[in-house]
Amino acid sequence: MTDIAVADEVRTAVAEGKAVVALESTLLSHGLPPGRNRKVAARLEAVVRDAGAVPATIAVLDGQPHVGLNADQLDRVCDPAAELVKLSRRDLGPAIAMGQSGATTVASTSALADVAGIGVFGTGGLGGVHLPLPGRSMSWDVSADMEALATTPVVVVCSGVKSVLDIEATLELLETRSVPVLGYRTDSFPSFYLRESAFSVPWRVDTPEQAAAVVAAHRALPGRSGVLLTNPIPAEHEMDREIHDRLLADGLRLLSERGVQGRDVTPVLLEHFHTASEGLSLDANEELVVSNVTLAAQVAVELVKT
Ligand code: PSU
Ligand code: MN
Repeated sequence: MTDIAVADEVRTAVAEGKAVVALESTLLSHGLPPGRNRKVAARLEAVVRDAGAVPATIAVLDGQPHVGLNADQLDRVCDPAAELVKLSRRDLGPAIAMGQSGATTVASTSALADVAGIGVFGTGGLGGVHLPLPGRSMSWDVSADMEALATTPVVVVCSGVKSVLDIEATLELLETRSVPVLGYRTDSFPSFYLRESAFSVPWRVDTPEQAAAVVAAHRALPGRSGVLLTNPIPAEHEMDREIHDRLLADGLRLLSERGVQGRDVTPVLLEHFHTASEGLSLDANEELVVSNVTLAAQVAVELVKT
């Protein structure tokens, strides 16, 4: 088994059965601009601690997977000069073998969290099934986040998937792969910058205790699938739907004009939203991640009691 550097505080908390929350690094290095990303990184770790859990931000540095980063390591993840690559789950082996540094997505963060004994993970948006490019009948761009949820017993707390994805197909795939999808105080599957989508969630929970009870019951059943807990962006930070739809239409045009594909789609689209909305989407993004990570910590605290 690959040698994973687990921070002392995280290792102790896991060994003692305390609440720990995994955090990903791709949303920092590829989802937020330099400067702002470091502030968000600190804020996420702080809200986890305030809720009574231990934060464990995950990344690969010089070929070494790290679970739990110190301040210098967080600086590095957030520094564009460090040129961290976006590592999906399949990229972990190559990055480790070649001594590279990279940021982990939901898929690769879940895998490393699981190996370190961490079962709760808070993030912004989940990757899912993409809509076909113009002129195509279907897309093969299905995020490895789907496969990770299907095969890793981690609870992922997020604000759904971005509205650029095919939400209906994403929900169908999650059903096929036996991943319970819960709405936190909502009946609608959230769509990242917006609180609702046209699709409903199969199950609703209204408290962290209820969410933890569902997770505990799911884990007691056969199989190794995770649980998706969706949490809508706080109402006061939701984007205006018209502005959102315009930014999205422009963004999709941009992607197709520039021929952006694969792992670059999400970062390029987020960058477009952040620039074209003059920072409005940045505030929304930060607040939704903070809200999800807070909820993840509350669920982790409840889970250790079950
Ligand atoms: N959604 C965001 N910001 C992000 C991501 C998703 O709002 O930074 C990142 C996450 O790390 C997620 C990944 O796991 O993008 C999905 O990428 P892909 O669709 O290429 O698998
Ligand atoms: Mn993809």
